[in-house]
Amino acid sequence: MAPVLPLVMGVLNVTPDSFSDGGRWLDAEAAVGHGLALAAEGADVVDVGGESTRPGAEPVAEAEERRRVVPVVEALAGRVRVSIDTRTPAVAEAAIAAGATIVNDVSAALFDVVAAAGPGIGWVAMHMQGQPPTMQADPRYVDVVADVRQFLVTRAEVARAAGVAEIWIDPGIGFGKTAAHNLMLLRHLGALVAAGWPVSVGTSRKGFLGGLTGGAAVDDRLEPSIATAAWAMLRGAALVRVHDVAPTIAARRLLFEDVAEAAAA
Ligand code: HH2
Repeated sequence: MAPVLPLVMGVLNVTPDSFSDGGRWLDAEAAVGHGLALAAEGADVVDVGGESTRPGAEPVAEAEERRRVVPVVEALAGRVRVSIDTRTPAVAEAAIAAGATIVNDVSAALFDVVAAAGPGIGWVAMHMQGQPPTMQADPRYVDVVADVRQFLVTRAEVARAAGVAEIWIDPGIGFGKTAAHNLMLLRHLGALVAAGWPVSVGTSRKGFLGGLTGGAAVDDRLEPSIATAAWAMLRGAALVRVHDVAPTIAARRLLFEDVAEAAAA
């Protein structure tokens, strides 16, 4: 029987200020081209975002966020599954109308928008402590794994009761978390998976990976990004959100097809 593979979600930031690819895909035509390239590399989902939520980022006006993402979603939908990375209800609605079928929600608050959109629209509920402008100032938890798990399970249950059928829970690596918190969440990812909801994980190019690799710059974090995506997939993540789709797909093939088949032979 073919293995059920974790999904690979490719990041497409249509923003001037995202921490990794800010400014590169601000032009709609360039953004669509990059989205299609991610799909050609094997992305199962392309995640279109019009607002950076990196530490220190300021919110974007709703009309501007919509202007950035809607044409891109429209052009990609039908060619690849599209998610909209937003915490703004009107942007989620506009993106769904343009063809997005997943709302990737770093606020974990938009389940009612998703439920109202009807069947066929999925929801990623991500944990964030605080808000981007100040979330990295002094994050604290009693027990980061238990706190994040409790929050996400409660949100997923509320969303399911509201009628959302397809739900992922995401620990929000780097969102109001120290490097130690991030590592603890990765180490105990199994505890989140054991909660019974599909788990999504995004470590790609994030700051704590720079810290772990002697200060590697953001464009120089490929290896730790792939290593942590592989870790997450092997620990049971159902979805990984990455900038570097082709090497993540290669890692997935190695882990879930080549090695698994060799082991079964
Ligand atoms: N991380 C970022 C944005 N959206 N969504 C989920 N579900 N999980 C994540 O870990 C996650 C996310 C931050 O990364 P990026 O989009 O590359 O940067 P920016 O927020 O600066 O646009």
